[in-house]
Amino acid sequence: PVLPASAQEGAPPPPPPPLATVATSPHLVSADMRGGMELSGPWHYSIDPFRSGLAGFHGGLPDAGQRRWLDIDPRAEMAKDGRVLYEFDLGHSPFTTLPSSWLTEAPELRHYQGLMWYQRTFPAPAGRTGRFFLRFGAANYKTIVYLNGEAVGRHEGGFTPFAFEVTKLLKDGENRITVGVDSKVDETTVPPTVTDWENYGGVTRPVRLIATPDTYVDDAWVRMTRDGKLAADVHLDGPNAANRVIHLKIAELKLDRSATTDAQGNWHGVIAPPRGLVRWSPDRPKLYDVAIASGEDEWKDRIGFKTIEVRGTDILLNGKPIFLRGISLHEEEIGTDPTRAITPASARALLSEVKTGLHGNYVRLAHYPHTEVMTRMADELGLLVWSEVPVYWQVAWSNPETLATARNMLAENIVRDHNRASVAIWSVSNETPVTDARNTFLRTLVGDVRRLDDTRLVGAALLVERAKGDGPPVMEMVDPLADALDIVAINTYNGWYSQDRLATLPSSIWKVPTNKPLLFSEFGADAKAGFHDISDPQKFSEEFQAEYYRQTLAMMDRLPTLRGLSPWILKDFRSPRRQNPDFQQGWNRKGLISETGQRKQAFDVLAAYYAKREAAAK
Ligand code: GCB
Repeated sequence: PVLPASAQEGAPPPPPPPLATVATSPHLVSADMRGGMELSGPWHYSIDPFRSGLAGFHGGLPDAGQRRWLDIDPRAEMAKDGRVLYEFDLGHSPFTTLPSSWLTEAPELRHYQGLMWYQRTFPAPAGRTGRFFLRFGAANYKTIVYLNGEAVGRHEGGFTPFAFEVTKLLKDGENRITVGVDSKVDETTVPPTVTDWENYGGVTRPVRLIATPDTYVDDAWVRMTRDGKLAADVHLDGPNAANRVIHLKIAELKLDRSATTDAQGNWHGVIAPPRGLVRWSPDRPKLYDVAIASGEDEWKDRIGFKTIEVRGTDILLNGKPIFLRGISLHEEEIGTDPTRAITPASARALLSEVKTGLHGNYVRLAHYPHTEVMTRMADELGLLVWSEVPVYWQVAWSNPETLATARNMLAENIVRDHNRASVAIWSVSNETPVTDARNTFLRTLVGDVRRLDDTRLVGAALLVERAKGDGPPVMEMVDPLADALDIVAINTYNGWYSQDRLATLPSSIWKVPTNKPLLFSEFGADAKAGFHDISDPQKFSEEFQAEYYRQTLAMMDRLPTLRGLSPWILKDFRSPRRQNPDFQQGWNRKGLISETGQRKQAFDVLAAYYAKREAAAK
């Protein structure tokens, strides 16, 4: 097309707004306990496969210079002046309900990966005082946010929260928020392109406008130290953050400790454990209401106190050896058309299957940080948590930007959940082939965990090598990263991806480090719920999966350092790489329950095994 000069297509697009990272943006820890305006609900949406809203077709200003589509009513402008042209008109585009992934919104979006625009309006309270933040629980994968036409900020990473201060941008009456979410991943993103789960693009967790006083508690971490004391770190943000009196209160324990922040608004304190404190455990998931009052602000959370450590080959919870009776889980609700918008009810439904159905005490939240709804539910129900970042399979190990992204994601995850009693293990990666570049990358992440949180264990799901030859498998761990970790965690699929007869599995030989607790972070086999095959069961039958579990459990029971399991996986989950037309139809079928919640035979095998272990532990 011939562009009028006014379209300014040649002008460069404006520089992108700042990237929100854990170092540069508000933490708003425990934001879900703060008051604010819920921005979940109907939003307009419009796809933008060529990213025209970000840059024009010659790379200049977006949409032929018409960026103002962000904060005006294009339909009205065009009706007023017949020469005016707008193509984007979000205010008249169809509605979707957020949080959700667009993949489930309409059949033509089912496989859309790219940029999506969302927009809605909301009324700002008149006579506002204090500060306001737009906080996103998560948006997958890259996000750019505009308020009233102004670019507010960007974020990278699909599974951790981010927030922008918008105090000065809010206006009385109607405010218009526009969000661009790009789900496209590439070789440099975390995760990269090839995974084994659905890439749910969208705003998949709640968006809220959070109000705080001018000076407020931006971060607080209240926990039990390894030696059984209570410790707190508090960070105030705002004009009166320095030398400010704060009160740390746990009413039920009659604890009221006052202290004063330093010149940076920080306070660190260690307190003798209050008399009568009941430690959190899966058997007794005791949580306390904790408050930090500072001036007009009162920060609140519900926190449990426990210790978790490794001694020799044992994992000690509150000083006592524990066997982790777990299972892995993706962030996907039960149902035929999941959209990855986890509510307290859907989290409870999933975790109750683990806790009561399987007699579990542990979940591996794979392969990325799950919603805070999930970790809070684990706190409440009493399930220890393995929490993970999507450093998965082949990551761009030598790319410094990829490392920066991964480090930020890990830090955002730890900061968000450092008050969750359930979190026992921070995991830095899954099934990453050993190379020097990978070892360096992962050692950096391990170092970050140790620096950020000295009260939990550090893990990674590792691979083992198999010696050549017929006969029972000989499996050996040859991964130098194991030395840097607190536990040895292994994924293994002998008998499923290999042609071993299931009956030979128990005589497998495992050469693994003998000085640390051993976890099997994954093992599993597909079964299509309702498909039965009795005599010499073929793969994908419920009988095969059940027998696979029996033989694999028998094999693992023979390993003296075994301290826990999180088989793959609780529920069948969507995966574009699983297209067997008879059995998979786009779903990984390694669930012990189907996508609609139907239990397979193997569910009972694992439940019986865990019931026995539970009884033995009593
Ligand atoms: C694995 C991966 C997991 C896959 C699983 C499978 O090792 O860690 O993400 O879904 O195997 O089903 O093959």
